[in-house]
Amino acid sequence: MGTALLYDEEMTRYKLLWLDPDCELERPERLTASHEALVSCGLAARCVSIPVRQATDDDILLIHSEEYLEAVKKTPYMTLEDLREFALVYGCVYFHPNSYRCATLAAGAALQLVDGVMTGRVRNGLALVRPPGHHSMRSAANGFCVFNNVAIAAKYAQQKYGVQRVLIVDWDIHHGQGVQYAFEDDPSVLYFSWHRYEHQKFWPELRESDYDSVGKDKGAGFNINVPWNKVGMQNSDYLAVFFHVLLPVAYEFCPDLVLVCAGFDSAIGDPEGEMCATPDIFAHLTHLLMNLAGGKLCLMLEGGYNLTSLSQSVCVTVRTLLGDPAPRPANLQGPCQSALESIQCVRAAHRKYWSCLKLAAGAPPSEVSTKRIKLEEKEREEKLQRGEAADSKAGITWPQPQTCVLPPVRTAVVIPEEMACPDGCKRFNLSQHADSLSDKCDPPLFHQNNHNGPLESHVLSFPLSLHAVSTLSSLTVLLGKMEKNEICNGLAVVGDVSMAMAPVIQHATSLKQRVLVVCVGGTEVPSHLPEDGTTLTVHISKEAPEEPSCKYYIPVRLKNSCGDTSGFAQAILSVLLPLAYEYDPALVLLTRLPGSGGLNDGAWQQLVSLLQGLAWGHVLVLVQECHKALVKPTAAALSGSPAPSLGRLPAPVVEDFEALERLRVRLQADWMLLRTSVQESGAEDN
Ligand code: Q6M
Ligand code: ZN
Repeated sequence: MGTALLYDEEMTRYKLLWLDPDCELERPERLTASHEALVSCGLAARCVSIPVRQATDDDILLIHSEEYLEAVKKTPYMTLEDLREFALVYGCVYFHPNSYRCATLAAGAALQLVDGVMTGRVRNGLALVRPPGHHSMRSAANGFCVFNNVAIAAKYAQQKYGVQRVLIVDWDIHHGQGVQYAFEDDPSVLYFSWHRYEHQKFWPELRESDYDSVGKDKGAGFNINVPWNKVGMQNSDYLAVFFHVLLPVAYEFCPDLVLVCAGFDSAIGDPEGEMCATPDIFAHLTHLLMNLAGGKLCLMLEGGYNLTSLSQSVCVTVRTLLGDPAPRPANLQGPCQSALESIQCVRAAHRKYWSCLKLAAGAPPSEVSTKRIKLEEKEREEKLQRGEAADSKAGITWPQPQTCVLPPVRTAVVIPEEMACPDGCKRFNLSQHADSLSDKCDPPLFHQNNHNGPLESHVLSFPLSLHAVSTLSSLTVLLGKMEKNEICNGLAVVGDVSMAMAPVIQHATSLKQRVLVVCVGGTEVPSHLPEDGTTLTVHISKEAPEEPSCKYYIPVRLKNSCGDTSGFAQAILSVLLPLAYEYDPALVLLTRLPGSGGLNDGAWQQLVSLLQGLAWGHVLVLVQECHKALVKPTAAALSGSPAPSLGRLPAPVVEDFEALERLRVRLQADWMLLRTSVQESGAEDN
């Protein structure tokens, strides 16, 4: 199942026809540059191209009023002066004789993408459109937006496909107030937006963009605003919001479809956003959303005004949608104080609506600081800051996003010969290729099958002698190949996981590479773990010790074993992932030990999928022979299939949940990405 790309040159055929410094950023080149970048790095060719169509009146009326639609329909016949006057009625928007047509195409592209994903023709996709949509309201154009593409798409999906819950993630740097208004009282659409706010000083300067607008009536809790009160937010700030706000709530909400208001003005270099997150970050934001709703993910372009930053971000995003591994999330320093303040406020505002947030701290004592009242005193200081930011803006540079060649083999499987191969797996016969188990094995070892294109993953079956020695040598070969990036990830069934771990860890650490070891289940502290930081071990188990024994061995004790999916999900999203991202391993070793009973396959697949955002996707999974049934689901997740949805999560078991929260607080001094509030960010506790 592929990735759709929707693009039509027609959408470049409108532009600003008069002088207006507020609107001049929104140019046709935004689209041509993005599309050309996708073509020139070969990504466009790897996508399924779905034609764009015009949205019909009925489509548009799902969100907009008849009066407004009729008014917009007249614009193609207006004189320049009339167009100007018409635009003036609204805020920060221009019209061109071709605007109406392009706006119907932009909305229509979003609907075509929804059709493609909902019918199963593609797994996910991106609609490269203009005009953008998220600011437009029922009866008003606003902020370059004419029709609300994403809001229309959400309603359309519900109506045409009976989709129940839609998650809308708005990572554009502006608040999509149009989307908020459309679904404010609707609990079937969860709208999440982060946006530059600066205590209501930044456009569109709305009181209702603050964290305390949580939705109305039945929709209370289903509108999540994360205001950025300072410019210069970085990768850590964005990830912290994903780990501690969006993802836990999104998994609890359990959407049937995820739509993204994919504005890239939240990336470094953008003149509107003035943020400092690098284009790389979109690989991770995308990856982290790819296992919700069974992978049904539709991205629609919104903003993005620095053509270089925009094009790079678009490429990184599409690459990730296609299943290529994400770049290493390097140098994460932890969220800044202002971001923490916002995170704390949002979590507090939503804790009564979401059980994943019910232990969240209250709003900070300096809570008023996010309110306008304090502004007068701060104004001078902020003006200064803004000036500085603007001065340094001109010379701002950042490294080009890294890409890594996709290995010919994505997933290699070391399984006993008598075992059935997972789907797409070609059985490999040991006796014919015994020499392949030497270090110098050549590529033919990795025969490919089912070769449907460059994206297809090739699940191979390594033979496994019942001899432990042979198993270990297979693992050594596999590791070597992963290191050389000839294989992306692997799965091995071994007689004794604890024993097999040691040489793997030794091998990897001898290369001075950081290894993240994730143990699920198991009754004892794994032996042979170095304590010098060359490995970080996170041990999730019923029997895990209560206290960490050193900075690099972190027991996560879930008394209900891993059978409480809510607790397990929380452990993964809010503890394991932040630790893993901050640690930035070169290899992930995921082991499934006996004593992990109760953990359902779907939750395990989520874990396998999410961990592939680390280490360029280099994940080696070891499962014990008694867990043979895991081979199929694990191989599927490793080869890039979306993990199944976890279903609506019930409230977590209180005891486990409280223990997780205590652990998170205790570790915050050492691991900054675990922080969620301003108070606890100090080292007082330790
Ligand atoms: C207004 C400056 C006022 C799609 C989008 C549109 C942003 C509009 C920005 C308008 N700037 N002095 O969210 O990127
Ligand atoms: Zn924007």
